[in-house]
Amino acid sequence: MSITTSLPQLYSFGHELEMDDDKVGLLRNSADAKEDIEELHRRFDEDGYLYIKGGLDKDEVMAARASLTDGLAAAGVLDENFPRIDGVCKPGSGYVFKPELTNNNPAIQKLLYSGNLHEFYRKYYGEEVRHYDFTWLRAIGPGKGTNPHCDLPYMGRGTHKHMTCWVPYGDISFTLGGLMVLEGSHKRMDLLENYVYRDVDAFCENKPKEVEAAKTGKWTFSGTLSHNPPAIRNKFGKRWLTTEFEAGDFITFGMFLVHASLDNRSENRLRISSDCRYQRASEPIDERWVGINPPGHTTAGKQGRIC
Ligand SMILES: O=C(O)CCC(=O)C(=O)O
Repeated sequence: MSITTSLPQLYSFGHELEMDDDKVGLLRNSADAKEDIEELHRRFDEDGYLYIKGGLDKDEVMAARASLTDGLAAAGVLDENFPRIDGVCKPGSGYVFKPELTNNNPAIQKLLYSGNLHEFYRKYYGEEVRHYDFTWLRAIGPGKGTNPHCDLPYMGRGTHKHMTCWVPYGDISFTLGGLMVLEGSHKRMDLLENYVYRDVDAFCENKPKEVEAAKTGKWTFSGTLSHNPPAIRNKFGKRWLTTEFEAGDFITFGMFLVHASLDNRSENRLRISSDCRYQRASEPIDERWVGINPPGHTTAGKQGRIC
């Protein structure tokens, strides 16, 4: 039996994914090679990602989830008729982006920036590592997930060899909708090079329209590669790869890999995940994501250039 006949119909950004074997598949689990750094490098070069099933301590992940669902309850996002830990949201809560829930949050800081994960990157890079101070926290209610993009346009002012680490806080079924990556896309510079080196916060000082957009926040380039996951897959020609994630899993990938997420087709549950970034300590870092209150994509992060 083919892999995909056993998968349910998957959806992303409001589109049905094409479910043929050559259009969708499962992520390769690299937990077997976790201690074999040479093999991890080989797989990362080949696949553009490493999916480490059970790479984190499940109890720590669930403790972190509890801290997040408490924070989401305090922010009024949860339906308090249910236990907070279940992450049942109020109707229409949509795509909640709350990075502030990760600041001064010992459970999150410990999970993401010490212990197993820090050690994983230290061994992988073979030298001291550092991470961005900013942590992206997403709690996605029923509806659309994230559209296809690469990460570099959002964080390309330092090294380009840093890695994203995506962590699910709890099990994420196909219905709840986890991350998906576009197979082999990191090698398709022929299709990416006019997109991937653009900076979402850069504008041309010598173009009045762009200066105006910078002032008013009406940004022209959002960093999105496509709003149509099946169409972009068709262009790149390979498969969307995903899985049903469990608490304790993580997936790490580079700046050039096209990724997106499945839609949340549950009735009322939040899909909760974070994404953070690690890099070699010796390499330059993108200052938008450093400090107690990083500028990020605010006006302070905008950069005028002559172009
Ligand atoms: O969690 C998601 O839906 C998207 C995550 C993402 O784009 C990232 O980790 O870079």
